[in-house]
Amino acid sequence: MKKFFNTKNKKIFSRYGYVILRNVISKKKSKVLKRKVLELYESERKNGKSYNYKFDKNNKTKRVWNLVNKSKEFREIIQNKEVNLFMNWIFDRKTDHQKYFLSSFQANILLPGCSKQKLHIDSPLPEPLPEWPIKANSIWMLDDFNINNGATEVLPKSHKLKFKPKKKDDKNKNIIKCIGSAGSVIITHGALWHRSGENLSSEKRIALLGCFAASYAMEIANEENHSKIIDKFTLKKASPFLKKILGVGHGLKTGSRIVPKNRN
Ligand SMILES: O=C(O)CCC(=O)C(=O)O
Ligand SMILES: [Fe+2]
Repeated sequence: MKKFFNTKNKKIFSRYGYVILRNVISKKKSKVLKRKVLELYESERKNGKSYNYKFDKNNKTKRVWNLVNKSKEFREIIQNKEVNLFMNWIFDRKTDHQKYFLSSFQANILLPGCSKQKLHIDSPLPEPLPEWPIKANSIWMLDDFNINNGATEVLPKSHKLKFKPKKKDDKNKNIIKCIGSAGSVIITHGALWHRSGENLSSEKRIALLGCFAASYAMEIANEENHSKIIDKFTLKKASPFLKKILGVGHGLKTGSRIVPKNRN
């Protein structure tokens, strides 16, 4: 397997606030995942349960949440070794605990005609932003991202700015598109200014957003509350590593659940 977690990519990430890992999974695999996303989207839509991203006034941004619970293919790729090596490095600190948790794992579906997102950061924190990353994302291209179909747009080096973009920054001339082929993954620093682009094509643009957070920032690491939304079926199937990044058993000490007979 190709090694993406290397000095060159770490340097790019530190300097620019993001790095594109080219062809982490095969085209074939990304097709399988895309088919799965579309199946889930259609069935949630038919049942009137489709998630509409409320900030898009045109209602053309759709999400499918809690992918961990919805298919083994998603459980498999969120444990991708290279991506997780990156996360372990991004959230590195001296601790015996798991350094990061999965915060949410969703599909982002941009329908044709979808307008661009507001420029934003992914770390819901007060300003000034801290020196260290509290959140980081993996954006998995399940379609080729091209200049036309809503490729993620970023402002390189903005992760160092310590504040969030304002309305006027939407027009910043240095914003660039992350172009790449299906199967590539963009790793973004949680303080990087970015947005999904405008989809001017006639096809959907599909990405998976695997969002991670420092384990000490529990609210942020709980964008999806895994202790509530992962069911017994998935827990039975989950590997020890998947349980670790979901925070299963976190905070449970020997004896925590023991209740004395004479409790009052
Ligand atoms: O799908 C994308 O290109 C990025 C989406 C994003 O940044 C977000 O939803 O926070
Ligand atoms: Fe974002």
